[in-house]
Amino acid sequence: MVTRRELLAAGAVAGLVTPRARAAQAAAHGGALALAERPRAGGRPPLVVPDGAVLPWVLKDGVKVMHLVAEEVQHTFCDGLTATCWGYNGRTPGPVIEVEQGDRLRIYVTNKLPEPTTVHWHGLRVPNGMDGVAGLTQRPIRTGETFKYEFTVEKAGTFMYHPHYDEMTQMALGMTGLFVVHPRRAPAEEPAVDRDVCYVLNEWSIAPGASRPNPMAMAEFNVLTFNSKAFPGTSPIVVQKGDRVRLRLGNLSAMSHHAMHLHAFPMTLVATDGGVVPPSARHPETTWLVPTGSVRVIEFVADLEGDWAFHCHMTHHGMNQMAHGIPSIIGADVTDIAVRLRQLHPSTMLMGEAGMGGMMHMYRMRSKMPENSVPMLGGTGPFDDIEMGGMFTIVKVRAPGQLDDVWYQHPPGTVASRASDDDLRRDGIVPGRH
Ligand SMILES: [Cu+2]
Repeated sequence: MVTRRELLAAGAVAGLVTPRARAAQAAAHGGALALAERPRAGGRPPLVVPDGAVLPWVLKDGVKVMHLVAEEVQHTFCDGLTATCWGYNGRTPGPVIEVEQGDRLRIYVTNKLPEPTTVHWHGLRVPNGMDGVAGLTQRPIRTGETFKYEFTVEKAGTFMYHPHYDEMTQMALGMTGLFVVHPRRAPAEEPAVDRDVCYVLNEWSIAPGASRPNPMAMAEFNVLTFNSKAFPGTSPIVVQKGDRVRLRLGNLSAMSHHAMHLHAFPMTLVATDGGVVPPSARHPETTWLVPTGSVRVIEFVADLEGDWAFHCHMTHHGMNQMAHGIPSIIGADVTDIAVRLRQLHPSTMLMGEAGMGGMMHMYRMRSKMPENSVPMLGGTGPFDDIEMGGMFTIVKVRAPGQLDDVWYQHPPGTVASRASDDDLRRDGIVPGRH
């Protein structure tokens, strides 16, 4: 039987992607590609919420009426890891609330959790009694009750929503969401964007084999997510070459800030949940820190084709369920101890003496791993395994008409490859002596 890996390798060598390989690659990405629509004539582009949704509303006498249901959800972080989480309207993060500046809103919140909750509108300016802080500005919404929040949205910007009752537990279990308020009139000095992408960043502690995240964790977070998905479960962003792309990044992690790094394209911070960054204060960076409890709105121009990584640069946030408690044996000669251990326990594997690379393969055999766990799991790329997990996704920049290419087709001579002896001699490096 041909493995998926062999199939992909064959496709890469032949320079073509069979429909089957395409399906396998899409599966490796956790499902459908998040292909953004381009702006409609005269309008702004629709929000792109990879692996997420936008909250619907109905207009009642000039008021936008919405309904959030706080409830338990079965959530799949990536193939192989599903947990019982808490969220809104059947998902974590909750659907993005998308409204216009000046809108009057009435948001019903039904509590189907086993404990009380509230909703706080993070960054929004609302009447004090609508601020959602249990005990301080309202009484908690008890199990089975529906509360209503009603306010007029004054400011445009990117904000968030989350509970303000048992905050530690409820956000750690997935109760987060973005709140996007479009300006009534786009500021003339701002360039229009072609793609508008929304992410909630979060971190979770899920022991291998456990069925629920552990909300008590303070340090050992082992599942790091974009919109509650861990790579390879994150859907990539697909954009057209030349697009100006806006990323709205809201961080509701319990303890961590995330250093969000994009390959190839300098990114400019244009706004936070506090307001717009004045143009005179803007500068390019390759990595922007998104502190917990804050939003960073970042823009870049995707002017170079390829499959570009976008990830948290804290290296422990770009992996899945690593066992952090083990001692390092990198560089140690463990031959003798491995032989002796195998006499005691035949299936003993001592891993990592030459680094952690390649461990995915061993873990993939899963012979000793608990069900429902993804230790060290990464993705499958066109060349080999992608040895990252967690807060990692791919920005696919494509020429017009090639937006459905699953993997970038590199022009000949533009992929790093093994140097020949002739290459080395030509450039003064003696083969075998370097
Ligand atoms: Cu991080």
